This record gives sequence, C-alpha cells and structure tokens, in this order.
Amino acid sequence: MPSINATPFAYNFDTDHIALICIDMQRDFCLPGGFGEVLGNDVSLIAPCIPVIARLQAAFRKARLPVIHTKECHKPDLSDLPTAKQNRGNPKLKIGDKGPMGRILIDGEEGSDFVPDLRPLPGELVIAKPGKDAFYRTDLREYLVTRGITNLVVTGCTTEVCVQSSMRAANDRGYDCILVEDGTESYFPEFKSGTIKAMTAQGGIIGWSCPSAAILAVVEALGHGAAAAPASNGHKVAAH
Ligand code: TIU
Repeated sequence: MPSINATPFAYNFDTDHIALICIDMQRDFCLPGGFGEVLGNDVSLIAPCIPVIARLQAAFRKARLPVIHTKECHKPDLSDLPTAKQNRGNPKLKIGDKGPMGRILIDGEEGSDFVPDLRPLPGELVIAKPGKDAFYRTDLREYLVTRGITNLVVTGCTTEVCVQSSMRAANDRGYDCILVEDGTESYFPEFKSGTIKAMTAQGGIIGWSCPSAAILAVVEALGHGAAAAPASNGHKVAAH
C-alpha cells in the first residue's frame, strides 16, 4: 500500500480506490470577465495551480485512475439559483447576466467551461454543481460508491470556498481526502494557507495535505500497467 509523506502524518491509500478530483477549474474563476472578476478578485492568482493540476491529470490518466471534474454553474432558467446567492456580493454583473464570456456562471456558456489546459477527456465524470459543496444536489456520492472510491486527491479553486466545502463534505461522508498544496489557489493567499492549516490541524480533522511531488512520485511510477479496478475494499462510507 503506497504511503505519502503528508501533513499531519503519512497518508496511506490503495491505488484501486483513489481518484483525482479537480474542483471548478473554469474560465469563470480563472480568466478576466468571469464570475471571479465580477466579485472584485484578481483572477490571475489562480494561474499557478493550472500546470500542477494538468500534470496530476496526466499522471492519473496514464495510471488509469479516475479523474473527476466539477464545475460550479446554474441552469439557464436559473431555477437552481437561490435569490440569496444571486444577490450576494452586490456585483456589477450577477449570475445569469451577459458578460464577455457569455452568461455569468451558467452551464453551457463559455465562462462556465473548463480552462483549456484542464479540459475533461471523454468518459471522465463531469459534475455540474449549483453549490460550493460538490455533493450538494449532485450524483458524486453515487459515482464514488459505484467505483469503490474511498480516497480523494483534491485540487482546484478556490481553496477556502469550493475546495474547502467539498473536502469537508467528503470527510463527513467517510472519504480520506488529501489536498494538494500547489494544486489549489485562492484569490487571498492568506486564506489558502489558513485553510490548509485548519483542515490538517487536530490530527487531520478534515484531512491531509501534501505537495504535488509526493503524489506524482507514486502515481507516475504506476505507469501504464495499473487497472482502475473498482471493487469494494470494505471501506464504509456514510449513506448521504
Ligand atoms: N468566490 C470564490 O472564491 N469561489 C467561488 O465562488 N466558487 C468556488 O470556489 N469554486
């Protein structure tokens, strides 16, 4: 069983039961003119994690391990958008308004699509989620149970919003999560470091963290030969 030198202590996993999850690496959060910018953020701060996640995706694909993508977005008719969320932040453009990359944070628009370097491959799971938590009103749990996945390597943006919400939700459902320190970014560097510290404190109260190099050393070594055999390993996860 591989073991990764992680914070707060070693992270052990079975390669048959681990997946990479890439949270919300969309143009809306990473490029000018999208949701992140209309909220007043410097979206260039997300860029450093893009090549890191690309390398992780390549390694997981080569090892034939699952790569999961989430995107925060809403239906074109806004039926899944709470008024409170629409009004939050008093932005100059609201969710559903027309921006330079199409309607802000709406599924199917250019802005809600993934950044070009992190596009899903055919057959990979893409979860469209209306909330910050990747399990809220999605099929993510059913997918993980069906595939026998018990361990999640977590990446994406932003660290203290959708990444943290999703990792906390996964932890409550019984998944062992490890956050990739250079595979996540925030518009607020101090929130990124604080979030990593908070989630790994108290003996890993929410989970583990490590640099991408520690994950890559294991997954790249698996090479071509590994099969993503999704049988149950007896690891129990919660029902909801
Ligand atoms: N605003 C912010 O930091 N994040 C979000 O609204 N969504 C995600 O984190 N994906």
